[in-house]
Amino acid sequence: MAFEREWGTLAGIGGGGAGGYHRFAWTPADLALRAWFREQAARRDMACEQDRNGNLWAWWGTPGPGAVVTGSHLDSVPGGGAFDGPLGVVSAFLAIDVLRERGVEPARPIAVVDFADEEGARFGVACVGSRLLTGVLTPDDARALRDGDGVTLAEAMRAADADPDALGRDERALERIGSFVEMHVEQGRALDDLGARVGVASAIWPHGRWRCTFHGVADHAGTTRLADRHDPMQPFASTVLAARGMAERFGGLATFGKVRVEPGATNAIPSRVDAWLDCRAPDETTVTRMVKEIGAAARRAAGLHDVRVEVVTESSTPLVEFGDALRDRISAALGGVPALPTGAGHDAGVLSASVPAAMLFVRNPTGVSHSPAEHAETGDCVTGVFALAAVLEDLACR
Ligand code: HGY
Ligand code: MN
Ligand code: MN
Repeated sequence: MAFEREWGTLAGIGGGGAGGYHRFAWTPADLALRAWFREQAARRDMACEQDRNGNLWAWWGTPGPGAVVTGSHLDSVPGGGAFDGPLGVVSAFLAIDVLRERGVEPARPIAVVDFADEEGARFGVACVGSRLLTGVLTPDDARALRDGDGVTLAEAMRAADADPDALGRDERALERIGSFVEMHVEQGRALDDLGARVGVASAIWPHGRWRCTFHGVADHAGTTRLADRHDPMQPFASTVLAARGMAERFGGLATFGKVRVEPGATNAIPSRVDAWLDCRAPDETTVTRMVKEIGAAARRAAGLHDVRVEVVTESSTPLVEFGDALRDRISAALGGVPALPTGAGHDAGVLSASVPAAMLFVRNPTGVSHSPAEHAETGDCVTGVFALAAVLEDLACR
């Protein structure tokens, strides 16, 4: 198995090392990853196409209905690990190699997909490619998304020679998908605790992103009396602590991982703080209650400092329960593997509302993800490739 060699061909693109990967949608790193994908497809004589929403597809067999689709994404969070996304794409190509070496002749087409902008690191909304494909995100909303420099998604696509006017639900692409199986590094330690190399996903927690904007008044840090300040950093800080408290109280998760301060001077009281809340829980009611309580805490804290606050939903993803039929079939093809829920979002979750979808997880001994410490042992990755090959063979040949 040439896992390490194939894996190595991606390593130098878009960062790596202690600083992690910075592979954001429609940037030069993303374009290099897309070129890598096309090269992998060409090496295997697989026809490659970019769909209306910027997702890349490589085909073994004639594209058409009933296809068994596998793959994941190649983009990363800022400072991301190597495995989240790329493991599913590399494993997909290698699983096809395994089947071909065995002389397997699929009765249905098999496709490898690289979904565009899964992490939403640049434009704020995750799973843009699969949300557009399935119609969960409207083309107008997508085109208007802006990055931190004010560049719209439409402008970024045009600069990368992609056509934003073509965005939208893609019946033709959806109709071809018979089933979708995404392989992914586990983003926790459950498989390690169970002593299992591979598992299947049972569910994805509902989750979403909310932008909290605190509007204050800029002033001099050295001359403005405390009583005269309208400092938006104060209610923001209280809201961070309140979010942690709500997560503990409701048994969910609440994180402020991104904050932008204007004007951003050490010696000036800020005029504005934008902060992004990521909130997740086992059920949708709990997510809604947590966000409501965190918003109320933000407003209370803002009132104490005569600061104005707005809370805007940027994305919201419902609970995903992967269908039993496909999950049980996959588990049976692998001789029975553990089924795990996850708090992480995935394109497979978005697709599951439209087509049969499932996920395979590969053990991550660090349990860490969205960090350079994310890891999977080569032996487990190889096991994952053979597992994926067995699943593809089962789905495409029987
Ligand atoms: O944010 C998520 O859950 C995913 O990793 N995109
Ligand atoms: Mn991720
Ligand atoms: Mn991922």
